[in-house]
Amino acid sequence: MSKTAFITGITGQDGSYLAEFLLSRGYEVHGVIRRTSTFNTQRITHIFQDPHEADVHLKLHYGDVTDASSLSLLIRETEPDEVYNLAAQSHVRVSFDLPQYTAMVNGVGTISLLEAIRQSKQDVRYYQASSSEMFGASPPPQNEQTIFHPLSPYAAAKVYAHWVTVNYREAYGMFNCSGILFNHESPRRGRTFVTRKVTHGIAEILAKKIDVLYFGNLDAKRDWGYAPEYTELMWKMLQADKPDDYVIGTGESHSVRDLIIEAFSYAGLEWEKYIKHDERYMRPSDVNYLLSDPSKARKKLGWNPKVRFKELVRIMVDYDMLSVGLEPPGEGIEFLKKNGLLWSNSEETPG
Ligand code: NAP
Ligand code: G4F
Repeated sequence: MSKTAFITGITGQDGSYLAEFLLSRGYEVHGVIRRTSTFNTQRITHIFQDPHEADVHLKLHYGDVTDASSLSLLIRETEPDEVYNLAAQSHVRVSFDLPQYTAMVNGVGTISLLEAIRQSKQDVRYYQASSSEMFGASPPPQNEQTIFHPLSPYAAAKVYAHWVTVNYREAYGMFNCSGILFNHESPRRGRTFVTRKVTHGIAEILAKKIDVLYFGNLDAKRDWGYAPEYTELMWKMLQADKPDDYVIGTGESHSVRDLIIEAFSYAGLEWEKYIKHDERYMRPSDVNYLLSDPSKARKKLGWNPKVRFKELVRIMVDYDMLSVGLEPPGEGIEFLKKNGLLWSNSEETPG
């Protein structure tokens, strides 16, 4: 019997990779999509199946995590074995502009989904998309024991979601796992996150569409990994004997400035000529230094990231150059091929 998975946030970076992965393992996948006035399904176009055809394994449903009734109905109707809660207002800077909305989606949305599962009385394994942003001001390296000290409305809402996930496990015996994931990126990363802003910006500079890029804090350090490797671990967490929480990262950290230097030099550009500061990209408070200690995941899930910072930058620059019709240096794509990681051919239509 094939298993059934239910994914909120299926149209996002992680949701699209996770759906692809689960379909490749024979799952029936149900995804929640929001009603929007323009199409928001670019990242899953390549796996879309016409619902009128026979043997459809990917099924999309309108819903919203702020509408608890839609969640209850969908959980009852789809009867999932596994639920992945990836839906979020996921932009930290924007959470300062939309603090209450962010709390509703990221915080209340989580407890609404947990309640829908609990009340359905179905046997469900649940994954919560927690974030390294929850560590905030706590010094590195950060692991499962590190104290949370959130520095944004986004992170505070994620801390709430993390603790209700743990609470429902302890109170009701639910199989709930919280994955505390450090930053993970890909050619499908939203263009307003810093990695993609850099790599897509480089492609546009090379294509002579723009001649300057504006950034905020260049000193912040992040532990950046490759999204498809992280989404596979979400699944692994739910296959374990017992539910647990895990920190996932590469154990390597670089500043935003390092990222810019690496990406521009790979593309053969002098970064100083193109980078300018804009206060609007500064945050009222920012997380200075994230560096994971993923020892637990290494030991219990066999976690060993193949894609590290330099390769990640090359992969993203390559695909962004392709997306504007330019021939890339190709080292990133070559790395994916050599390591058997090129299992999706959809990166040239990124979100
Ligand atoms: P993303 O690309 O921004 O995707 C977010 C997804 O959530 C999109 O599908 C979005 O739908 C959906 N969504 C937003 N509000 C919703 C609502 N009210 N109801 C239903 N769906 C809603 O984010 P991501 O990078 O894939 O991240 C996935 C999850 O992991 C998020 O919870 C994020 O906070 C968390 N996380 C991400 C990272 C990272 O580095 N990427 C690290 C740690 C944790 P639309 O397409 O319609 O906007
Ligand atoms: O790429 P970012 O926006 O990612 P951030 O804030 O670390 O959040 C991402 O990772 C979290 C995991 O730790 C997720 F939970 C969250 O959902 C999201 O996926 O910013 C990274 C750093 C920040 O310090 C920011 O201040 O880059 C700095 N930065 C400098 N200039 C900029 C810019 N960030 C953005 N987005 N845009 C800029 O122009």
